[in-house]
Amino acid sequence: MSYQEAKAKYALLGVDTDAAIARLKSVPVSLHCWQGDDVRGFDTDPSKPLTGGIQTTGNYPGRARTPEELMADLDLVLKLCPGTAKMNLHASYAIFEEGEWADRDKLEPKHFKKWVDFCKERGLGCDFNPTFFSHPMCDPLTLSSPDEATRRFWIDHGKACIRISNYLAKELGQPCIMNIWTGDGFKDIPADRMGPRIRYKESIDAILSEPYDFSKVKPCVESKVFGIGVEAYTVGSAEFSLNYAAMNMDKCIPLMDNGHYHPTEVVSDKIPALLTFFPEIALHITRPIRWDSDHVVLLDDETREICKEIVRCGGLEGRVKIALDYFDASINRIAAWALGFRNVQKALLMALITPDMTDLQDAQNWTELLVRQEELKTMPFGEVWAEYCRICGAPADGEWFAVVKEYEKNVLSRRG
Ligand code: RNT
Ligand code: ZN
Repeated sequence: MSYQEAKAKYALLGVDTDAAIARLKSVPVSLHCWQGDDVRGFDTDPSKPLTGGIQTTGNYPGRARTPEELMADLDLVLKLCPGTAKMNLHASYAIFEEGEWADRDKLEPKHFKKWVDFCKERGLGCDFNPTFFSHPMCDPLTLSSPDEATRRFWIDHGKACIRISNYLAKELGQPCIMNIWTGDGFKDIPADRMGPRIRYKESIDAILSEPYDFSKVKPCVESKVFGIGVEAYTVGSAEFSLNYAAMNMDKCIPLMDNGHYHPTEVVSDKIPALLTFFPEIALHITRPIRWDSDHVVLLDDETREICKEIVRCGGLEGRVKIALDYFDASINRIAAWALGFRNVQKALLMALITPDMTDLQDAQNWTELLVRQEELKTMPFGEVWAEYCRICGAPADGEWFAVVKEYEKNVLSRRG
């Protein structure tokens, strides 16, 4: 079947596939730099383990070890993916001059100048994340620590990150989403559950007292249910983070990561719930298997449902900030990166060519709604996707993996 034939089939359902393709092309999706090097960054000893309740598993060869390697890998991923990407950096990816180093509380915009150049040359915006983990000042708590000096260090880190986010937004002419996530929590039953939360609240207040223009710098608070080693209690729980964002709507937005909820909860359903109240929300799209395992995003039912809700609720008009957050070290990292990005693009495109069936719902025509939803699954989506890739100048399914294999042979396999 040709694209023209597929287009005609969708037109019978009242769907304009050309319009969907044109719409998706300009929607920014944030590409996380941390898939390329297993979340290690450049500012601490790379032999030290990842902390904060997150973990990468696997030791597939070819991890990026330097900014140059990471940028080269990112360039390939960008080539393999249709649509509009935006960079997403962690503070730990600061790039220092020879012999220079600054601790996290002393980071400055200049330490991200090379990233700004990278983004400018490629016409990308950039999002940012303070890095409250994998660092000797994690005691192991950060913003919620009872120790004043620890808290101060991490508050100063957060403030430095606001200034860096401001620099990224200004230089690149696109808003910078700055996500606050900490792994603060306890392995076993706490004696005091409220104290850490009050301190966490006050620390975020202190970070957000750093001046910024909320139309350009968008701080988020990301919640979590538990992490490895912090199974019993998480300071930044769902209720904590959502309430923080709700009480501070004029200066921050809530961020939901779909790996951060109990396994039968779905973020797809939370999107319209939050958008009923918040003008803007942010997402980390990942694939949790039994826990927040951060597997590569698939074109699975929940990813499709998340994208359906983003589209249905007007999220593409800027209300939903879409970012990826997964890290698999057991397979080729470039393929992992590209596959997840392409799958989110596919799910968004599928959502954009799903006819609006609200009438059937409002008329309580449940049988027909179910039948039509099921029949959509065998519509010729592949032709529309191929056309989208073609228009974006990106390789089609069946073409891009050969490029990855070639890169693995010539570049990745030569890394020690
Ligand atoms: C951890 C959070 C957090 C991190 C990144 C690296 O569970 O999802 O967003 O994955 O900041
Ligand atoms: Zn996340």
